[in-house]
Amino acid sequence: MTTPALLPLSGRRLPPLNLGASAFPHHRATLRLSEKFILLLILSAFITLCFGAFFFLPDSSKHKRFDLGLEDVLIPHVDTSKGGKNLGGFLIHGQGHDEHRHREEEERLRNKIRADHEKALEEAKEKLKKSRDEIQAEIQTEKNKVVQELKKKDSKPLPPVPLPNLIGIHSGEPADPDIREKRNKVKEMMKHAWDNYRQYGWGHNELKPIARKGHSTNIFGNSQMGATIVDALDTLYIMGLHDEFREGQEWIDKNLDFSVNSEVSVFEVNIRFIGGLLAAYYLSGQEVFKIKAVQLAGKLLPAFNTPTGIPWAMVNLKSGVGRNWGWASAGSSILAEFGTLHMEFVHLSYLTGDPVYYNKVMHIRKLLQKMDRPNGLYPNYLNPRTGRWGQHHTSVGGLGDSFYEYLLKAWLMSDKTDTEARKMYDDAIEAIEKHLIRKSNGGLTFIGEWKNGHLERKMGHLTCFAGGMFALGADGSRDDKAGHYLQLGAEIAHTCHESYDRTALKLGPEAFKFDGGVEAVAVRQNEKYYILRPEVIETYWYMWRITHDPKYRQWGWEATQAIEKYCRVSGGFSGVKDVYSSSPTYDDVQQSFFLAETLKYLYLLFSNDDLLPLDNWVFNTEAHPLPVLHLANTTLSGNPAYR
Ligand code: DMJ
Repeated sequence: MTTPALLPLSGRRLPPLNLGASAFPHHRATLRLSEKFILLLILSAFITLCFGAFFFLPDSSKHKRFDLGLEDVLIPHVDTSKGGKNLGGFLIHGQGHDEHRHREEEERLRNKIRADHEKALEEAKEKLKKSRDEIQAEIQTEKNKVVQELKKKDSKPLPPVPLPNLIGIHSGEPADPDIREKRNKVKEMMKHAWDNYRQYGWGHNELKPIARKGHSTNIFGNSQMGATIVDALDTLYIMGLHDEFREGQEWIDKNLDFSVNSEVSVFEVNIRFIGGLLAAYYLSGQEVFKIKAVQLAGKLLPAFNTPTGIPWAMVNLKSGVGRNWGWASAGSSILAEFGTLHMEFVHLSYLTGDPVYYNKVMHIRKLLQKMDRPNGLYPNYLNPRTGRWGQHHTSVGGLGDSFYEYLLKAWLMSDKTDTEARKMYDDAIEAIEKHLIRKSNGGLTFIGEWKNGHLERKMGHLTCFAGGMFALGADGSRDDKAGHYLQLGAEIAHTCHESYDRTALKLGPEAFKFDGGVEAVAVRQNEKYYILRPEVIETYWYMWRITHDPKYRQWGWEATQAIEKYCRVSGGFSGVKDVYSSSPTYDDVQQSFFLAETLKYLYLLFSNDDLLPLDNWVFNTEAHPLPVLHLANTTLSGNPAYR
């Protein structure tokens, strides 16, 4: 008998196992047995391998399911009797069953899709039988339902918070009949502006008082957001024009909607709408204003989604997409825009208990603190992608102004506890005084503009607010320089008054120069207009409150008369194109800030100090009063959510 050959898995024939029987004659039978045993072992290993492959190779049926887009259709029951194993809720089948079940499942789905299509087709046929009007009515009903649902969601009541001390919202009646008469005159002007807007521009952002129709600019986007209504509310309230206030409230309640596909200025919407709504809320206690302010603020938040957290200048209220003004240096955001959010955002956090608003503005502050400032000055442009300054232009007028104002007011509004803001203000003002403030040959103090290392000896109407700011910040200034800053405020007020006094209409131009023999006078034709701006009157009012020097009331009255004489038309009030021409042409715009600021500051100028006292109220840059948060040692709020 020949020794059986071993057939290995590879199929190659191996030589017979020849251990030399003669060497172990008594083991011959034993060796045959071991060969069989090895053969058995190899066979059983082979069978185990086949089983392993069967269970562990990927289940192709799964891929098939995925390709069909049915990966989320799980077989609903577990039938282990048919070879299925229940592993943590998922069913694993024997392959044959699996394919069968999936075929069934696909068939079931196909039938369902067919049935759905047929149903949709039937419905479409039914629809087509209806008239166009019926279809439109149905669509409208559906839309209304969605809007109502959204409204319900948005109008959730906010958690109650202790209201700050609201002092002096109904007083201010002067005893002096002459002053009372002046105050009444200002109130009558407000009524004229409001009534005409009510009649010809209601719901539009602003009024064209000559064309007698609505007006808007790109800062408000393309929607009718009733900017004049929101901006005017608190002025109406403090003047005691309660019917008008109620009309405004009703419009806001029913019509002010922020779910619009409209690209707005974050800054303007903040100072006019959020500031206006918050002030109206604090004065009247009407919840609707608070709710609207919070809804709107939510729509502005996507503007902060930039690589640095410095917000875009504009945001689309619906899509949340933001971008910057095309004219701004190297795609930059503007200092006066992203730096004028603090007051409103702190109040939003206070009222909602949600720190998100506070965190956004504090992030901006921290970022600015870390940056180098050329000559200690803040440039007007900052790129929100790179976090780098754009052109090295610095201004206390347009593009820079209210950034400085809000540093001071953050400190005041925190009951003077936000010392970080006060320090930033003091540092900034010192650098401004050193590099931007000069005296003209004729002895007029002016604030110029810093452009790449050079001082442009030109001052804007907007810059005139700084007189009031210096006076307001005098108390609490570094090195006890209160007297110095009060004096500086008085000098700026004087210069700005001169810019009014040197015109034919006794109204100030947009910008005026101190160069080549010219003093406080506009040179370029496109700087000669007056658009009902408030800044000069704002400074008169602060100077009056702080010094009680009667000349400020006198100057304020001159301006009131000039506005009445040259800007009043039968359809409201209009800006004028050339203050040096005694026969003015109108720009035909009644700006919303005329009602929010110019007329409010005039009214306050002829009121007693107990109306909105400065110890209790801080005015935002659009003259909307917000209460001081008297909360020791916190820059934020007394809202329990923060404690
Ligand atoms: C107002 O909207 C605000 O005062 C803003 O800060 C700057 N300019 C206008 C009015 O001139």
